Amino acid sequence: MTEEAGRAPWKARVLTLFPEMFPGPLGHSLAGKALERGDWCLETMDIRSFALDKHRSVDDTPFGGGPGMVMRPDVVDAALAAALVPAADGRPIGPAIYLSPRGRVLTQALVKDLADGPGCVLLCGRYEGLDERVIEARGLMEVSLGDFVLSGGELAALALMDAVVRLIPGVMGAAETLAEESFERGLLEYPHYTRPAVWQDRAVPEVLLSGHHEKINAWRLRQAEEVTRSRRPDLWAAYAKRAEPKRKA
Ligand code: 9D3
Repeated sequence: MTEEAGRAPWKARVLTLFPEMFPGPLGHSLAGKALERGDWCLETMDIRSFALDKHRSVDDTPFGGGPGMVMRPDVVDAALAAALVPAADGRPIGPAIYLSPRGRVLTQALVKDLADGPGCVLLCGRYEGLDERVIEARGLMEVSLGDFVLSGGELAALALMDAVVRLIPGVMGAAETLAEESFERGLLEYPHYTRPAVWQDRAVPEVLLSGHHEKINAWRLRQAEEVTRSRRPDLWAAYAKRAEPKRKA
């Protein structure tokens, strides 16, 4: 019962200058248990072990000047070549992803696509980033977590893997999976409440105590719509478009 018969577990190969950052938080809770069970597989490769000189250098100063250092294309390409060697059984490895602040922003749609595949190679940048020529030569897919500045790609790789692993069959409970699917309508979640029914003079909305499930569902949908409309106009526009596709025709 360690994995689906005949199918190898989802595998991430992480290329990093800080292999000791893995599995990090993924060693705990859901993802950690799944890792122990063999539901997925995590391999780290130290980019520095592919350095070509006796000083084991992995970076150099930018052509054209400017601050910081750039990751050397020759060293990173050697690491990618090693990470992309096909397995003896001919099983594909999956896409090579470069975690980069210039990438397309990670979405649940991409997370799902990755979870449906055999795995991926995750290249974590440090310094100012990677020499552009390796990105081109290897056709790397660049993925960002969003418009804020991290110190490197490692935390982004951990976030991506966390998102993927919880979609692997058997990792998350069936109830959670179902609840999630019902919320893939592009809305933010309705507010949640638990006991005590009154806390610091704040009462739980009465409808939730009514036991009237139809009313509760309607209330939750209205709340979800309101919170989405006020906080995320971008999601709201897309949702409104889908809910009411053609008023003219
Ligand atoms: C001088 C300009 N640099 C600092 C503002 C650009 C820069 C280089 C390298 C900014 C961040 C980083 C390191 N970040 C990542 O490797 C990274 C990242 C991120 O910073 N934000 C969101 N997603 C990601 S994925 C990888």
